[in-house]
Amino acid sequence: CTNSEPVTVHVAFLPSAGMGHLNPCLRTAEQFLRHGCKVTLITPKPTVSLAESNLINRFCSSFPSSQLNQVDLNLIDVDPTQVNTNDPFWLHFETIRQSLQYHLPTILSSLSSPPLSAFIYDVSLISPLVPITEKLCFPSYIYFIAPARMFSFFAHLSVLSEKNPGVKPSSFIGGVVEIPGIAPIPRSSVPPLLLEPNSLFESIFMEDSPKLKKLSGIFINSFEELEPEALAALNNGRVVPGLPPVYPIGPLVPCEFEKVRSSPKTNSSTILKWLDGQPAGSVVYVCLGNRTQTRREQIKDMAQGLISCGYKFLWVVKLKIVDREDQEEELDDVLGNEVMKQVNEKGMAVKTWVDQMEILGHPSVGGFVNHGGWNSLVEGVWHGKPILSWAHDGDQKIASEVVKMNGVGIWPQVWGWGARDDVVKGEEIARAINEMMSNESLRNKAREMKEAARKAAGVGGSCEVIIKRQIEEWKK
Ligand code: BUP
Repeated sequence: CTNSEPVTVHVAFLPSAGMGHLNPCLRTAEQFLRHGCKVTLITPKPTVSLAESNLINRFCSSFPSSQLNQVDLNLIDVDPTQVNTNDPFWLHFETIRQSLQYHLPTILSSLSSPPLSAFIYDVSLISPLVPITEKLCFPSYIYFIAPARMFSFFAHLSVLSEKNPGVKPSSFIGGVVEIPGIAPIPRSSVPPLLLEPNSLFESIFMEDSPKLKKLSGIFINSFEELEPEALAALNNGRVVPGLPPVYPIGPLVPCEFEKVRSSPKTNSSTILKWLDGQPAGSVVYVCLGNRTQTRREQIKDMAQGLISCGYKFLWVVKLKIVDREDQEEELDDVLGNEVMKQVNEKGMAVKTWVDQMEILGHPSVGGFVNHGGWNSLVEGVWHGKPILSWAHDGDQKIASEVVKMNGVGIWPQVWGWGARDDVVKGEEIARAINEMMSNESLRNKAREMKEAARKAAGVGGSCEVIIKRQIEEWKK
């Protein structure tokens, strides 16, 4: 459909907590808006982080109300002591899951002009939503926030657990997970919380994996050249026979609505001005994502590694998991004045939200140190920057494997889990940064993958083809 035709396709989106979940949701929604669909964004309120509420506001003010409709989803009170997690984002996942049955059926039934064509929601909401969407009888899809390799693992869990009834993943997952058509996944790469009996993560994964067959499809931020093996194995039924189609609509590219104009302490233009003054390819950009705090015991070595690596750096530091709480303390308080002075001499450290896409696209940035967050890795690939993937938790080792297998980045496996294992010494960090910045083959591979990414997201590329085909399907 084009803008001149009457809008007939109406798609509702429901994200879950955290920028890693919100960003791909809004970027996917933007694809459908761009192709003339009407979108309803259902937003669980309040959000955990300021970054999320800011992004929702920017998104909603970027489209006319004739195209974009926003509805709040009120949340019930969930007793935190009844939920097995200390993580505010995980608590919010569970709060959203538990709230859905009260408010969502009414919201979805009220979306009638035009009638809803499809509902696309976050991967963490499958079990509570399947009975609701089945009753309302419209196609429902999830958007998956991690690589296709991780999705293969998530989907195949149902097969493994069927073979081991009543057994916990910590027991039925052996030294390696063998999935047909996929390079084996070592136990050491499995998200640690899945191996923790009765964790919230374990229960959501185990409950949701068998229900994937009830969906109409899965949208995923990946593309053929990046994950040929996993996408083929998923779509030819090898991972799980009878799985609905997996649509690789990646790379989900930067959108206009995401642009950060300024923030109270450091603004985008200060950073860009600083980057403008550096030679091409000379700066290391370091950002460990929006919900990964750098541990107190790690932060000094991190600073030492950057100071001694021999490159200029732009370091986005997070001292707390939730950004709303990250304002009480300054980096100087943690590092001390002497180290802080050296940080400021050799680079730039900021504690505010940055426009990551803009930074990664800057010519002076020559490499990207990241925590293995999938959105960030795809953004690094989009801009053709060599990556040093330092997996901290969750699916981040599996994501780091994808980067390593493609030759676009390095992943120092011996570092273990950044959020859980021993501190990585400053010298090791400096050595790995040097490897990333000086490795010609990484740079070439990153350049090639950037071209493939641009092709996939360009006019007539795989992303557009899939979105247009889907819209035609829903029009029938
Ligand atoms: Br911090 C930060 N600016 O300052 P991931 C992050 N981002 O644009 P997650 C900014 O947040 P997990 C900042 O571009 C990416 O799209 C970044 O998502 C953006 O990691 C997103 O990379 C972060 O998937 O961790 O959500 O922090 O792996 O746990 O999902």
